[in-house]
Amino acid sequence: MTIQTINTTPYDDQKPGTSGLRKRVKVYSQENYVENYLQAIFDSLEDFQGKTLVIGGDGRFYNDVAIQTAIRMAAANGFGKVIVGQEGLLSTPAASHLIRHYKAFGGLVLSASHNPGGPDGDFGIKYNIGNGGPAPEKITDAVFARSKVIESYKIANDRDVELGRLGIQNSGGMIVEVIDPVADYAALMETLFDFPAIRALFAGGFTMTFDAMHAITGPYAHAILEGKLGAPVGTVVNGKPLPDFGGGHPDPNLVYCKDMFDLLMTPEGPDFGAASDGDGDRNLIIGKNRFVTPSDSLALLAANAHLAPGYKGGIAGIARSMPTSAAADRVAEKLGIEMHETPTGWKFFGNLLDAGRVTICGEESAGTGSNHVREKDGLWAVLLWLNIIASRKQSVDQIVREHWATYGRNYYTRHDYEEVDAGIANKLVDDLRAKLPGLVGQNFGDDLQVAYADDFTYHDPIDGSTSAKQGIRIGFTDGSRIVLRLSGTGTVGATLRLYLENYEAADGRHDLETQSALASLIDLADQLSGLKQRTGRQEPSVIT
Ligand code: VG1
Ligand code: CO
Repeated sequence: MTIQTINTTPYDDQKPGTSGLRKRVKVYSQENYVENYLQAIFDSLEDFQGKTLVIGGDGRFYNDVAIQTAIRMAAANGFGKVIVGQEGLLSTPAASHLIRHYKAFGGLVLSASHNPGGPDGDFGIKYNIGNGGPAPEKITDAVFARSKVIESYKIANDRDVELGRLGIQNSGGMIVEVIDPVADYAALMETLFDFPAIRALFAGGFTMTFDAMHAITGPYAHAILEGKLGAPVGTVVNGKPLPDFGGGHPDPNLVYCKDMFDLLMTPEGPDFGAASDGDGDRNLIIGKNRFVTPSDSLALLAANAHLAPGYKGGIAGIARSMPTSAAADRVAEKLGIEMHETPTGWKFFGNLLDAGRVTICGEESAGTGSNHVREKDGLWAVLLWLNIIASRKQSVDQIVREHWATYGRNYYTRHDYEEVDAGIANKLVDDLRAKLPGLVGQNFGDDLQVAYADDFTYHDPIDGSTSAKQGIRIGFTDGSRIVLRLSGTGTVGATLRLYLENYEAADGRHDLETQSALASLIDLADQLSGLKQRTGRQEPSVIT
């Protein structure tokens, strides 16, 4: 066994996005592409000699190749130990937990999350720091800078680690421990939630379907829902992780989970439906006859978290990404706790969580989580919902309606325009940004007056860092909002995300159809941005 230093030439496109570096498998399989990026990460870190690195992924196509490379390179770069999930599998929240639990230096998550997989799909690599959370911009910026000048990488010349075999092995002089990917995570969940109460709920005939979308959550959901909580076998569907996700798109929204939605809207359907994404950090929640928007789910979970043992002392504060609806703000106000608005992406929650300023965080993109890890956590959200249902002994629909009757309802939708020409998308955003100063105070229609219009800049209250150009927000005096930003996770062209929100007071109308409730804002957004005309699209690619 020898440590080799191999010469390489840089790629110019290894800029991490909202959550890691995501590219087509075809891009990742270019010569030294993975090696360059991993070396750029290692070169941007300090003082990890002899320390532990956690590695795992969502099982998508190319994981098996990249993971062996990552282990050999960790050995060559001086890590003392790698902890890896059996078969290379780890969900993003489980990886985050393992980093914290075993006090590792950091971790690598091999996933492109909700992006499609397979040989023609996407692959991704994300680096997480010692608190278990995604690397902050300070590190991702350094990685990108390094990737542009990299000249060589280090790799151990050793045989493949047997990822199927639990226990200790050796690679390039470094210890490799292959562990059960589920056990530690499941034990953590058991400390947070009232498992006996949820078990009693299932024993009493409560029915549920959980769609793991042939992605990473299958093994976790089988073990926890059907194993520990006694839900009948068959509760978890599509539970086997497959390299191409069975040909599906592992994004748990109403487009890719339409069948489940339809089932939940029938009398024969189960009481509760849920799903998670490629790497297990997102959640979709549907009750019988009631879809819960992720923004509402965040507010509801925050308002009811004290019903779960892990949060019985109450929560310190809530943080949400800027495009997420303000439903959670109303809960924070009532509870008299801190509320923070951050840019899109979980990396911005890390400091607030570490400082104990917030307990629960969420994003409109089906991400919710808490201080138990430093990532969003799909199954955690599902278990908290089950705990709340078991405790309140009410249906999802009743719980949601009571919430609106107390706090009012934030109607909310997101329109995605995918694979738009990048030049057109960038110009559209630039032109709208230029218009913003002139919009303040203007009236549109009968009741819309612009209260503020800006491109969101975040000032991190903990480390003082600033992140500018995080998305255009146009806010109105009645609480309505239009938000527009470019996606940082897509791999083809540009994806424009348009977010729309308005507010109905507690005694207002809570039964409108969402798209019609927001129709005038949707029209106004189009009028201000020229979206349809400039993109040539009459309809969004996806409405959530
Ligand atoms: C999207 C979501 C964002 C989320 C990110 C990663 O980013 O909008 O809220 O944090 O995906 O989620 P963007 O830049 O495409 O809007 V995951 O589950 O794909 O890691
Ligand atoms: Co994800």
